[in-house]
This record gives sequence, C-alpha cells and structure tokens, in this order.
Amino acid sequence: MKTLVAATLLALGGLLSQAALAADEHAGHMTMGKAASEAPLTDGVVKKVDRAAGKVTITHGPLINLAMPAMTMAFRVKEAAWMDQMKADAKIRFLAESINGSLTIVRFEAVK
Ligand SMILES: [Cu+2]
Repeated sequence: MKTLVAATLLALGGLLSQAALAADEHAGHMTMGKAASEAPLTDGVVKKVDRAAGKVTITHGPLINLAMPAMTMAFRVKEAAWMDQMKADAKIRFLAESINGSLTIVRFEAVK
C-alpha cells in the first residue's frame, strides 16, 4: 500500500511540474520577458522588404514560441536598421513575437 501511495504521489508530482512548465511557456507568449528572448531562433528566407510599411515577407520554419508551422508571411520588424540586411533571398535567423497583435521580429541574425 505504501508503495502504491508513493507511486501515485510521484506520478502526480510529474503532472504538476509539467503543468508548471506549460504555464511558464504560456506566460512567455504574453509578455516581453526573458523567457521569450531565450526561445530558439528560426531559419527564414526573405522574400520581400517593404520599408514604407515596415514589413518583411519571410518564408520561415516552425516558430515554436508562437506555435506556428512553417509558412510564408509578413512580419513587422522591431529595429528598422535590420531591414538593411534583409534583401530578397537573404537567409536569416530570427525570433518573432506578437506585439500589440502584430507579429514582429524581435531578434535577428543575418546568415552568411
Ligand atoms: Cu507564419
């Protein structure tokens, strides 16, 4: 009986820590906190740069922090200067977040 109780408690503990992890991850979506900046960068290829609109169209791999599969879409860019390194067919690595409802590139690296 003791063993069963211990096993149940262990299983429960596992579930609780998973729930806690999920909650942390969710918090990362909602804030501009540390958690998001630690998310892995995603590979992308620039398709189009619209400086006037401040938007860049990118064919991107899965965006884990946004639960978004690979696709081609437009993003806003947090630092306008990054657009200097974003030309059609340029390979980049980036992190996007939803800022005031707009998906925005918040971290950017050019791939050489
Ligand atoms: Cu997308």
